[in-house]
Amino acid sequence: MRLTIISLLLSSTLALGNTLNVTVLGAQHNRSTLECWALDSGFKPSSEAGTAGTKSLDLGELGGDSQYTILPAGFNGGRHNAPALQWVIFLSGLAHITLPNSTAEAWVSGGKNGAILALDTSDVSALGHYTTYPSREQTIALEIPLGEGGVPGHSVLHVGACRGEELLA
Ligand SMILES: *[C@@H]1O[C@H](CO)[C@@H](O)[C@H](O)[C@H]1NC(C)=O
Ligand SMILES: *[C@@H]1O[C@H](CO)[C@@H](O)[C@H](O)[C@H]1NC(C)=O
Ligand SMILES: CC(=O)N[C@H]1CO[C@H](CO)[C@@H](O)[C@@H]1O
Repeated sequence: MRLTIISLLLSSTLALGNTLNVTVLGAQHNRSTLECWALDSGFKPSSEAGTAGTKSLDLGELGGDSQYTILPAGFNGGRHNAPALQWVIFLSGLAHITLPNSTAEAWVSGGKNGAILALDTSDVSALGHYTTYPSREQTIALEIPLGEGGVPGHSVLHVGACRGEELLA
């Protein structure tokens, strides 16, 4: 009995430890929100040529018009909504996301922890969010709309951006 509980605990911890946590710009009650999600689709050994045996996480079929955007150092994106349900993957620089009438914020550095989900489209969030790019280098962002599969399966870890040990070391 005790063993079963321990192994259940272990496997759920391992499952969480073995997935990607991402900061999500979502919406609730017509307002944008920030949450940290753990994706259901965990890392598995890849069977694809070229990456066989390495850790890989399936993002499903993505779709739509994608953008590779170069934001100059210090750029102010103003207040806006996500144009579509999409991954935004920051490759360099720094994005600072804040919400109107709220103290919630997210700092997202370009690089291995640069992927976020932006889901606060204008039909679900009246005011959207603010983004500025307050680093001394340009911020490069890749925007890739979600495909027909929609929002990936997930569990909500907590309100607010992912932080510290929730991110890749
Ligand atoms: C995601 O967060 C969970 C819960 O805090 C943690 O156990 C796990 O190690 C994190 N995943 C990564 C890749 O850091
Ligand atoms: C969200 O708020 C806007 C502006 O106040 C309003 O026009 C819209 O109908 C609201 N949408 C929902 C789903 O409540
Ligand atoms: C109640 C309140 O503070 N409303 C403000 C929310 O944010 C928008 C956009 O910044 C303002 O126009 C509102 O006055």
